[in-house]
Amino acid sequence: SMQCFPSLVLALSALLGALALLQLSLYLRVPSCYGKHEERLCRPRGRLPARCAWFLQELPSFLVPALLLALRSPPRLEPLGCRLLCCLFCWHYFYRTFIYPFFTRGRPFPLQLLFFGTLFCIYNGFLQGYYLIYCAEYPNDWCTDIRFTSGLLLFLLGMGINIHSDLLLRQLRKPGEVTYKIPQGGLFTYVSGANYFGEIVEWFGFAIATWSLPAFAFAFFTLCCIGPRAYHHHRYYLKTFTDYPKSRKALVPFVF
Ligand code: NDX
Repeated sequence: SMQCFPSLVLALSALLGALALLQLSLYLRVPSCYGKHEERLCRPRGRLPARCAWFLQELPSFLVPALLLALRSPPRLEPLGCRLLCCLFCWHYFYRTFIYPFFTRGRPFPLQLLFFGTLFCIYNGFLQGYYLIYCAEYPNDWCTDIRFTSGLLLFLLGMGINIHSDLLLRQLRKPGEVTYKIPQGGLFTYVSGANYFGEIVEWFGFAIATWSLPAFAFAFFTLCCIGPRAYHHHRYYLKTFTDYPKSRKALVPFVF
């Protein structure tokens, strides 16, 4: 049966950090090639409807940790913190896999990115789940530790912002439409990448609540993945709409 190999966790987390840096160097100048940046930059050879693509891509991030949690024998009952934190991770990916794709009005997604995205979700789902279920040790009162409570609060706040902002973006289009408009309302009043801001806050909250290397590596990866994308969205809006609100920032309200 499986057990904890700390050096495996260390190696996988280090690789995740390295992928984050690779991503930063690749996508700081040129945006990753899907959604609004697709047409100007590249013409992907194959695409899949957004619904199927997001469902397939994100499914492993839900399934892998959920299966690790369910199938561990003997079941891990102590400490409570491990299961709780693993459930938080699965909860986000339940939303991203089973709810988000069914409402999206996004354009078809490039097959090549779908392939790498799926690999990434398997990798990260395994790393986070494996660490929490086989390796993590928390004192029994972790649920009242300031790191757990403040991290959980940030996680919930970020998730709320992310889900709300995804909803505002969706409402910009009627079903079947593929045009881009100026996002309005919620945190979009202050930033162009409100959904990304929420997601980044969420995963840093998760990292603080778990206080673990894999979770900090993933939060850093998220920052390097969608941080630059928020900046490219911002530039796209400024170029496309002459009446784009001048005070709006790219990612962080009032700052950047
Ligand atoms: N999926 C995370 N890397 C990614 C897919 C891409 O969940 O090769 C990481 C994720 C993957 C990436 C994933 C991993 C790394 C990859 C990358 C591609 C390259 C990269 C594989 C897995 C890579 C290396 C080198 C390391 C191998 O038509 P449309 O689609 O534009 O419509 C959009 C619509 N919309 C508008 N509608 C009307 N008017 C407007 N002005 C509009 N603006 C947007 O809203 C969409 O339907 C929808 C959202 O669009 P957008 O562009 O704001 O968000 P999007 O990027 O599609 O993300 C959707 C959600 C969002 O909440 C975000 O926070 C979350 O997913 N997300 C996304 C990416 C990664 C991630 C979270 C994370 O890292 N945690």
